[in-house]
Amino acid sequence: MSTEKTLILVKPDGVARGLVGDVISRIESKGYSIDAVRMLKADRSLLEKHYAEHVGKAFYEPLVEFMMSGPIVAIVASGNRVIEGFRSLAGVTDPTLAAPGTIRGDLARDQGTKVVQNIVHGSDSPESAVREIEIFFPK
Ligand code: DAT
Ligand code: MG
Repeated sequence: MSTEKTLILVKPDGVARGLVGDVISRIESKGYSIDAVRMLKADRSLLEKHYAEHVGKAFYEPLVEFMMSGPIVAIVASGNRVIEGFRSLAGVTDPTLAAPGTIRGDLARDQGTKVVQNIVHGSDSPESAVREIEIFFPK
């Protein structure tokens, strides 16, 4: 059995607010391993690949613009069921509704922007994880 991996991003709002350490700490405290970390300023072509599933949605262009607005931190974390485990740590997409105790619930709120700013991204399936890890950590 190979250990499951997921791709986590600390988005520009999280980096700007100095929350990289807090996010990594929560991943480690839950018991997952940090396998790789990379800070980068994402360009449009990388984000178009990463967010391909959202092309055509009203928030797509604001999402790409937001993700290009400052540095981000890409993380590969691993552990049994880490994909669903990190999604649980992150909380639901809307930070107003994300439960207290989660990253989004504790650290984010609705800023009234066209795209929801919610600190982190986490892969949502094994297929997405493989695809997204290859985008941010090409071999
Ligand atoms: P998640 O990041 O929880 O997997 P998603 O993949 O559906 O959510 O959307 C990607 C990001 O786009 C999300 O983190 C915040 C933003 N977003 C999603 N739905 C939105 C909406 N209805 N209005 C504004 N921004 C939205
Ligand atoms: Mg998603």
